[in-house]
Amino acid sequence: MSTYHPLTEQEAIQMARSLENFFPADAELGCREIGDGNLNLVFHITDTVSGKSVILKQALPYAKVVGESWPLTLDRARIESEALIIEGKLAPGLVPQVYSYDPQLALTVMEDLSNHTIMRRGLIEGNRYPQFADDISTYMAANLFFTSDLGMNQQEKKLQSGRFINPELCKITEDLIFDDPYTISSNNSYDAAIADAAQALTTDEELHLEVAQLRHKFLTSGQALLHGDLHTGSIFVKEDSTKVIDPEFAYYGPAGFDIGATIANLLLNYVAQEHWHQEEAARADYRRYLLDTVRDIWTQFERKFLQLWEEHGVDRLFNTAAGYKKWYMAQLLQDTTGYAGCKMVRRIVGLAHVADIDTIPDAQTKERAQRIALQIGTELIKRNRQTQSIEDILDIAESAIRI
Ligand code: SR1
Ligand code: MG
Repeated sequence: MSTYHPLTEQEAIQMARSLENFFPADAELGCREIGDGNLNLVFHITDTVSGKSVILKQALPYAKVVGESWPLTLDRARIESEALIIEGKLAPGLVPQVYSYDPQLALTVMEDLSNHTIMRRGLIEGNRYPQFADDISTYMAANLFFTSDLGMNQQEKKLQSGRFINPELCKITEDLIFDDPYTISSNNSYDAAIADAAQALTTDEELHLEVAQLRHKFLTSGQALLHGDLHTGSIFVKEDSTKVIDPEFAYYGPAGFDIGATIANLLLNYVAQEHWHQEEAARADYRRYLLDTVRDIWTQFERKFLQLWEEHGVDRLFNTAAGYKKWYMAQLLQDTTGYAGCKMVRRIVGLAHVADIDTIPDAQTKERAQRIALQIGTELIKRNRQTQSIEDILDIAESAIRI
């Protein structure tokens, strides 16, 4: 079974059965392919006798969301499994445990998290996750600090960057996030009702100047090892637990890209509340919860990151130069703002959308949500270099729903 081919459910069961010391000899294994993302096969294997379970995730040699016409490197499975192992060491308990990785089959065997919910689904259902801001800020602070030149041996960091050169997956981001939405592209996809707003993105010179700068930073800044696709579909949650999955887009890039991605996806749910909470007071209350979560993520991230810097900073000048930490955090917040904006815009007019908005059944409500998302996204992009505080991001979001 070692030559690459997409596994059948029967083969996945066979592989699971051969895992050392995992399932008991009398295990009765069942398998379901549950991959609902854009790229991979995900087999959920359960022993009906012991109740034990495991996930086998296999990369396909093409982008599933488009089909075989879009070939895609299998090396992303190695990148994902190596990133998960690093993240698990830096932020224990906040990613699934990796049991094994098979390079031939581009297959990772990992902890089953099906007692958690995909956060996007949980938010659509109106649930709240009191532990989330604390966990995700810990995950981002630890990973973005300890893989950067602030917190990691700087020679080892260069070698590590080499293991995370991820050109094909970066190219997807460069096209889908930092190019297509701002031009006429066959990758773009949007409802006819917002064609005017999509068209406006292609001619807005002020916007293009900011996107060009954010794109340049994405292409050239190797600040830290990023997750690279940290949206709410890449996060499993329970009331008291958070697990970040799917770092196949991992590479050394600008740290604000990950923070911005998380915030953008909370804001996409925020705009989608046009539908998901119909009653005004309940809608306002849930929106308040989402904005409080955005604020908590940034403020807790900032505090934890600075504390790690204080305790573990490896660079003499970065540690001691008066005003440097303040300058660094200000830049990071500005990048976060700009990338959050880019992430919102791409989910409305680009190739891959989000269920929070796409599954809104009423056309007018959906259109209003999409227009608000574009309003917030473009404002965040245009004002990214003026952002002084997380309150600036929240103000942009609040103003947009009043229109
Ligand atoms: C062709 S892949 C489309 C999107 O799915 C992933 O989750 C990334 O966000 C990517 O941009
Ligand atoms: Mg993914």
